[in-house]
Amino acid sequence: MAHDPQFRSGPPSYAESDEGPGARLSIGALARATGIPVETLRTWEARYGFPSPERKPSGHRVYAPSCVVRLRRMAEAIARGHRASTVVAATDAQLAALLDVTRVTSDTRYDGTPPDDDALREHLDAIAAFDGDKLTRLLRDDAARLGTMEFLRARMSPLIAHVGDAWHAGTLHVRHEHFFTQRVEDVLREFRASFDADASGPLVVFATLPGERHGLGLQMAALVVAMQRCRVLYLGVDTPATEIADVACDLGARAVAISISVASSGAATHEQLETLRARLPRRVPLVVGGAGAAAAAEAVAVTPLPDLTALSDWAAGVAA
Ligand code: B12
Repeated sequence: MAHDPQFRSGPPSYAESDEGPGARLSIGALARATGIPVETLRTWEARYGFPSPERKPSGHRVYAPSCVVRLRRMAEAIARGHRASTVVAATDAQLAALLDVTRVTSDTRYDGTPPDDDALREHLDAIAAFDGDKLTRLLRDDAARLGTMEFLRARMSPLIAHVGDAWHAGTLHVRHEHFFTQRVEDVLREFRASFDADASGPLVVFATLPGERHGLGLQMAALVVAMQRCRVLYLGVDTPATEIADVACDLGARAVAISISVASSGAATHEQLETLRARLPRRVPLVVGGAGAAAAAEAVAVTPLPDLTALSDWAAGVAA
């Protein structure tokens, strides 16, 4: 399988199915084994009839372990740009051919060029109309079609930038931006919840420092780390350094992850970072990222990670 950080390798563990060897996988176990969020599995089932679950007497979905290999290959093909409808209908041989002829990209950075403006226009129209259900549906569809990492790179980042621009230009107002960020946070939380349920790896604490109210980057970072099976303790924005350090020590956290936007890359942030570093045991790395991280990290001697791909690789390393 090509390298894409959202797809973990290794067979599904029967310890995660609820009935022992030979048993079926729960939807959570299937999500963990394939790297595909629970919501996406449900969307594919509703739309394309695959993966098709059996039902327990309780009504819960259960899946044959044989679904895993095909789902991983489907997700990989989608992440490489093939349409979900094509991929789901493909035979195993056709799927193999699709995977053979495409090139892999593992770069999740947004380069400033939205992939297709028409699609973004639909999202922006839903935001302008305060149509939250539609916006959520569009975002879920994007994630199902693109795979989670590509969704963050090619959909979320450009969309957030467009909303910021429209807000600046006065075509959208503060109320639109607030409505939009709340919806996006809901969707990112929903995706993360499907991984949280099965996470068994080391604990990583997520927060922004006092004065930092930009939280979408933090949500994305937490999702990426949860996808690598780390457990996430999400403290959210505007959290005092001493509080972050205390909970990290109390719970034996493996690392603390901080998001720093350009808006908060000044001296007050450097001071808080220093306090946090000094209060954490040396063995607990302070992982910082976001557009303001480089300046802050230079001042405080912590190593910033450049993007979500690097974060995903880091998390895979600590979870191994
Ligand atoms: C939404 C938004 C807000 C919302 C935030 C709501 C929320 N729940 O997050 C609100 C309304 C609160 C807000 C407030 C303000 N904002 Co504002 N805001 C934005 C906006 C539109 C989007 C920010 C965002 O979420 N970006 C998307 C994230 C995902 O990008 P990112 O942080 O760079 O993260 C990426 C990577 O860096 C990385 N990453 C992020 N975190 C981490 C962590 C780790 C560990 C790793 C590895 C990676 C990583 O992953 C992300 C995906 O690639 C931007 C415009 C824009 N184009 O960004 C302005 C912007 C950031 N805001 C700005 C300003 C000025 C403000 C205010 C000062 C406005 C005011 N006068 O009140 C306040 C400051 C609030 C504060 N004290 O923090 C400016 C900053 C300019 C500057 N150079 O300082 C911007 C750029 C707008 C502009 N063009 O002027 N804002």
